[in-house]
Amino acid sequence: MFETIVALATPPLKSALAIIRLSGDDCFKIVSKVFSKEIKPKQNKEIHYGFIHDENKQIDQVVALSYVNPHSFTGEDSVEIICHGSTLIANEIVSLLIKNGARMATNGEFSSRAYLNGKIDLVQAEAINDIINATTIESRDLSMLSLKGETSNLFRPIKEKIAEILSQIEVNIDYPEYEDIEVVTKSKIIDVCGDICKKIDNLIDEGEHARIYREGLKIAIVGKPNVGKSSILNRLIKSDKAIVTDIAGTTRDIVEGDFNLNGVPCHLFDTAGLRDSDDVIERIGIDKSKDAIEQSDLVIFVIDETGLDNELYDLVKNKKHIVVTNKADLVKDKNNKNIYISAKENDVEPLINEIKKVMDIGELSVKPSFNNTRQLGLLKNISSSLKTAIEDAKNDQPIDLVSVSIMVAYNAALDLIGENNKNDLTDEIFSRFCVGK
Ligand SMILES: Nc1nc2c(ncn2[C@@H]2O[C@H](COP(=O)(O)OP(=O)(O)O)[C@@H](O)[C@H]2O)c(=O)[nH]1
Ligand SMILES: [Mg+2]
Repeated sequence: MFETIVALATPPLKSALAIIRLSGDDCFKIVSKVFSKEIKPKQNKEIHYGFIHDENKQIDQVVALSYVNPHSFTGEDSVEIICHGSTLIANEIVSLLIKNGARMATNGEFSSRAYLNGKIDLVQAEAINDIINATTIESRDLSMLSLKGETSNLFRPIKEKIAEILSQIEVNIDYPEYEDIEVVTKSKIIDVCGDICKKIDNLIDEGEHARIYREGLKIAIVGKPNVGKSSILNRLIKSDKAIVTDIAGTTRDIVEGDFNLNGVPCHLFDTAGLRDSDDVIERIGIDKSKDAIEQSDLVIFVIDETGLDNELYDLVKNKKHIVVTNKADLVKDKNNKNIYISAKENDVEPLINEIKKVMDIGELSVKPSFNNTRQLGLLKNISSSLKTAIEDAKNDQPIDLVSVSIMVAYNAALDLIGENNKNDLTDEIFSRFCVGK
C-alpha cells in the first residue's frame, strides 16, 4: 500500500509551465476527482488534456501524464500534471489534490520511494541530488555515470567476491560434515582479501580525486596586510570584487569569490591581513581569517618582496599550502625555488599552475567513481576491515574471528549500494551451495 504523495516538482517561481507530481496507489482516483474526465490508464504513459476544477470552479487548463506501475520513476502509479507556471495556480492545484486525499511529499520522498521499490539503488538516488546541484559540466558528467548505474556496476563484482569468500568460510564453520566443500585455508583468505583490498584502495584513490570535481575546493588567501591578497583574489576571479588600497587593514570581513579551475569549482576566501591590531573590527576580521584557514582545503600564503614572517607562517604550516611571492615586479633577485607572481601586472599563472599541481588537477577522465563522503567512508571501512582480516589470518587467529572482520566489510559493501536489510547472508550462502541437499 503506497500512500499517495504530491509535490510541485518545479521551482515556486513565475514561469511558462509548472509540473506537479503525484505517486501512490490512489493517484489516478485523486486526480480524476479534480480533472475534467476520469483518468483510467489502459496502458503505460498516456497523455490526458483537460481542466482542473474545484467543484464548479475551473482552476487551469492542463496536460496530465499517467504512468502505470511499475513503469514510473517511483515504480508506483504516478501522474504528472503540467499546468501554467503561476505560483498561485500551482499552489491551488497542490492544495486541491491534498484536499482530495493526497499527502504533501517530504524532501526526496519520490527518490526514496524509487529506491525502496527497487527502481534505483542508493548510489543512483544520491546521483539525482548531485545532478541537480552540479555547477560544472565535469561534476554533472560524473553524477550521470552514477545515475545510469555504472558506478554501482563497477562495485558489484567486488561485493560478490566478498560474499563468496565469506560464504565459503561460513560453510566451512557451520557444515564441516560436508566433504564436497572446498576447505578455505588461511592463505586463500589472505590472497582473496588482499586482491579485493587492492581494488577497493584503487576505488578510494579515484573517488578522492573525482570528489574535488564534484564538491569543489575551498581556498583561503592569507598573509600580512598589504602583500596583495585582495588583488590576487580579484585576478583569480577576474573581477574587482575585493577593495584594494595601499592602506594596511583594508580587508576586514572575508571577501569570497568563485572561479573554475579545469572544471574544479574553487571557492576563494580573501582574508583580513594577519597582524596584531588594536582595532576591534580588524581583530574580529583576523579571527575570521583563522577560521577560514581551518575550513579550507588549501591555503595560499602570500608574501611580498620583504619576505616570510615565520610567526604567521606557523599558522598555516600544518595545512596544505602554497607560499607565493607577490609583487614580483619589485623583486630584484629572484631564485628558482619561489613562486613569483604579480597581481598588479596580471601575472598569476604560476600560482594557478601550482594549485593544479598541489591538488592534482589535470584533465579529468570522467569515469564512474564513488566520490561523496558517505561512499568514501564506507569504502575505507571495507578496506580497513579486510586488512584486519588479513592480519588476523597471518597471525593464525581462529577462523571465526577472521570471518567477523570480513562480515563487517560485507555489511559496509551492502550499505554502499543500499542493499542492506534486503539481502541476508544465508540467502547468499544457499544460492551458492546445495547445502540442504
Ligand atoms: N607593485 C605591486 N603592487 C601590488 C601588487 N599587488 C598588489 N599591489 C598593491 O599593494 C597594495 C595592497 O594590495 P591589496 O590587494 O589591498 O593587499 P592586501 O592587504 O593583502 O589585501 C595595493 O596598493 C596594490 O595596488 C603587485 O603585484 N605589485
Ligand atoms: Mg585585502
